Amino acid sequence: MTAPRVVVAGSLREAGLAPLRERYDVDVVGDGAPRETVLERVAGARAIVARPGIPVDEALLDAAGSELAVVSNFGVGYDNVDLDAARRRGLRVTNTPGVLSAATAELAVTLMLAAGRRVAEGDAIVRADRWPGLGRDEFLGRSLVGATVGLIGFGRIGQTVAELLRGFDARIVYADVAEVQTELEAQRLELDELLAVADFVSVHVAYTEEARHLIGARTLGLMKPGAILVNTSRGAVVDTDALIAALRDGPLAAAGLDVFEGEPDVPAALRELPNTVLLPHIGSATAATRDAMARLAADNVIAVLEGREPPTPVV
Ligand code: 8YV
Repeated sequence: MTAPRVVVAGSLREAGLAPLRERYDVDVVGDGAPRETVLERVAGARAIVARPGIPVDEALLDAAGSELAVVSNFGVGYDNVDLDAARRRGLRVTNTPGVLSAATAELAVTLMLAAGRRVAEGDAIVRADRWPGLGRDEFLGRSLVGATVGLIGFGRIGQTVAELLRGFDARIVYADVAEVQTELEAQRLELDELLAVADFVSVHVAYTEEARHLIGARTLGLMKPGAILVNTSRGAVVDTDALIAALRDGPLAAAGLDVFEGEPDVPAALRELPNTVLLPHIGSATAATRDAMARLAADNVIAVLEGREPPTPVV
């Protein structure tokens, strides 16, 4: 009997590849492969390991064919996967929640600090040898210590941000569809109320059609003058044009962004603004976190192919 075919549509770290290779015929397509190559290579797969940047749509599921049992997404977000198409075919879809909460929350706090204290701007001036020297009240920033931090989305990652901020004596307010039972001191507010009181606003919602441009001209207009926006979830939660206007003309003082609409392309208008800290989608990018994600992605494949319930199912 030939081993089941498992196709890794991008790449996967050894922590995930090793357990898959022990059991299956594993084909790693590699990062950045053209869509046609991915479509060709998924043919006959029992399992596909995908990443948030790889659209898992009708065409890809059709190309895989009737042997396919599971799409294991390497990431907590799964907005790249057409869940209805998967349901229609009776497929399982899994993700990698939990293991990346600390790393992603830590990056959100990093962006709050970096945007608040103008770290990228200061670094650029020193590097360019354009530092005029001490004695001026330049580079005055905003402190996270004692600030009001508004978390939009108070799931695993949002709650971890609140935990990390304990030492900062910050007041935590959050907006979510329901009250969250937690030991953390955090007050639930309506989104509009949150935006009106928060010095820092950090986005931690899963991306859905309803979340598209949740932060746009109207909601940005409700924010406090001098507020700072941080986004480590998905770029399209924020309307980029409206954000650029709010960074140029107020009310925002700065923004820290790890994700972008249409990434990896980032509009020049955003790149040219000095009051932004821009990162290449590295929320989960620590070796230990990526190993844990890879292992969990593999465990999900193995469970489904062995006829067991996967550890972290979406569908
Ligand atoms: C990516 C992410 O999975 O978890 C998510 O939803 O977007 C990230 O962790 C990671 O960048 C690998 O592509």
